[in-house]
Amino acid sequence: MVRVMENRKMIVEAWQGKRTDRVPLWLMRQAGRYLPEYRELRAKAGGFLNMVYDPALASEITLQPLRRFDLDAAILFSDILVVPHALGLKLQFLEGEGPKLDTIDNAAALCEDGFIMRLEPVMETVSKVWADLPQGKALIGFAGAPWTVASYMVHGCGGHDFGLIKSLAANDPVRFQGIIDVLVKSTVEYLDAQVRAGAEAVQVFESWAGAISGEDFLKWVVRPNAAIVEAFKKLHPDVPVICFPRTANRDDLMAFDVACNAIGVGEGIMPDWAASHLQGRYCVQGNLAPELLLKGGRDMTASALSICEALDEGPFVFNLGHGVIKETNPDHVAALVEAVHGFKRKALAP
Ligand code: 1CP
Repeated sequence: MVRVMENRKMIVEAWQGKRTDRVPLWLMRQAGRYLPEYRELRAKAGGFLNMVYDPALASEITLQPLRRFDLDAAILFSDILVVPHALGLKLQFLEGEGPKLDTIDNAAALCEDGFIMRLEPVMETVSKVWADLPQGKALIGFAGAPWTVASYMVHGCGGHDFGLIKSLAANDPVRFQGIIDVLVKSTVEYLDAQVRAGAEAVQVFESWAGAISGEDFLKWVVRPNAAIVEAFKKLHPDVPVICFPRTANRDDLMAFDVACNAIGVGEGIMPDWAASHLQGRYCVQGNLAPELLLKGGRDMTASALSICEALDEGPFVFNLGHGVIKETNPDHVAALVEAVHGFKRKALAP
């Protein structure tokens, strides 16, 4: 298929470092359980993975939030755990319990042969969404970052305390590095395939960056993220990469020296601090607390507008500090989109 590039999508320009005329936005977990139309499809599909690997269902779910709200981008409906799944680990999502994954403690247990072929349905979803994307909207592809994905591979489930992964990293760093290396390589291959199928930007989710700090943060968060971005940029120099190293530790964030275009920040970071310390280097993406979206009303809009004020002077994409909480009322999302799009950016002296 020949892709007719519609350049100048506002959100893409913002990730690339432009201060756009208005503030573009999307929301982490904008597709999912808070939407009744998602719950309806999930009940019919009989399981989360059945939806993820069904391009017709997954593309429909990706587009559901854009049918309701004037968001500036769609994010592929999938999960970070499809990578270990395609590396041969058994994966299940049990109703109400979250993910369950085979556990490993070394890279020999992973099967790299045929990795990308097993993810072909995901690429088919990306192409389908790309074909149906409303005018002016962008499509975000994504993957988990190695430390975060490895935490599920070592512990086998969510909601863990990082005890096992920290002791593996500390007691057998060579073995642990072997797992990280396979994840770096597979993640680059996976993101490359998503871009070739139609993704116009990619986000690398390091949701559990905050579990480690200092030297460990450098070794297991900064280096693998930097390696992924460096290899990806050789393949796609013009496709924006958003990194999301979710931590409230400012020193660690300052040490996050990665050649990505944009950086997502969690709600633990003050927006003015992000403006003065990060926005010179990156487009900043964030960072309304999901709890405020759950609450809605004037507290939500006032906080959203104060984030817009704080980050107004540089490249900025509005988002949450983490994903939409499943009990959120969709009307609150509509009100948030309206508030952010209504924000008037101030004229800066030339
Ligand atoms: O319907 C259901 O019960 C499944 C709930 C669900 C959904 C909707 C899961 C299980 N994953 C997803 C989709 C998903 N996951 C997306 C889709 C696009 C969108 O944002 O709309 C994305 C980007 C993810 C990424 C993801 N999965 C992350 C990184 C982002 C984050 O939230 O920190 C993580 C950590 C996961 C693991 C995961 N998948 C699902 C759950 C419940 C979890 C968390 C488990 C835990 O508590 O550790």
